[in-house]
Amino acid sequence: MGESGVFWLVVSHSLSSYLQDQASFVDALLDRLLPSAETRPATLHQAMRHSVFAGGKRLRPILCLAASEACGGTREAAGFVACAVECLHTYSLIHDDLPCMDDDDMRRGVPTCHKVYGEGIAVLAGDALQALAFELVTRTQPAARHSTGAMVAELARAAGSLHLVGGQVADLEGEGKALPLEDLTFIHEGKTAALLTASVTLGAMSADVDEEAMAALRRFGMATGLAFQIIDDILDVTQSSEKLGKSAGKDLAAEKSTFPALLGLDASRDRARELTAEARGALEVFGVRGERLRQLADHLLARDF
Ligand code: GRG
Repeated sequence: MGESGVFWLVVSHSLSSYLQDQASFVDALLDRLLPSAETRPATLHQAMRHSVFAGGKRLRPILCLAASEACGGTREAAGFVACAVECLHTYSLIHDDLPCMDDDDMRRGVPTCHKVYGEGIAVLAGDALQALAFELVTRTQPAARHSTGAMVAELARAAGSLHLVGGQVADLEGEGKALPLEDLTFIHEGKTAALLTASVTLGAMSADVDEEAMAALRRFGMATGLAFQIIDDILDVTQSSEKLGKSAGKDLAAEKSTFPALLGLDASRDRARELTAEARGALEVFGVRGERLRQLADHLLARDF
């Protein structure tokens, strides 16, 4: 399909129906890929399914599919990596909610995994989802430029001690302290932006992305991810628990440093806008093919406006 054909396809398929359609595709695939609730040990599989199907927004898999699209790929080829990032994300939420971490009772509008299944099963459900995420990457068809090993390494880097887990440690150790902006940025780049970035790069790798576009997607992912977390911090103080589907005001209660606490609400919003502009700028290399990713960056920013 030519450039203008792609553009018309994007604008004629409204963002809300695109989000719904991609989320349904991901949900159906996840349902197929997760062991059934009756599979032994049933409690473990029920716990995994409880958290995965509790109603997340599926932003990471949707970004993954949109990045694959921007590189000329199909959602069928990107489906397993899209499900992999959602499984990894859900594991991180289950563990983040544990009493030894953020100690939360509600997530995605339902009781947290450990509240329903107990702490032991919740830890293990998170572990199993993390393992499943890597298995799904290995089941993705490698592309000419990207081996299975390279795709596994991409997810492992985002999930490990330098990013997701490292960011969580810095977050835990920062409780009760007034952190400088640099430390807060380190936490959010690790906890949030790295997996968001891996979501777009893995989708693109499944579509055989070249080096230039891959570098552009890394810039896009980090800027969008940080903007997303700033908005998340803002929503934590401006929205109700009911609207968020998780306990609001948690950051303040845990004496966590946040962007609104450090910069104020207006400057935090300005920073999120700047980062979104930066993310859009990174997409130049894609021309009209990057239109869906541009829309998604704007959509994430608009959650608060
Ligand atoms: C290894 C014990 C152990 C714990 C690791 C890494 C980790 C636990 C936790 C960090 C994960 C975390 C909670 C990051 C914050 C990212 C964030 C903004 C999550 C909410 O994302 P949404 O809004 O959620 O996309 P939904 O529910 O829609 O998917």
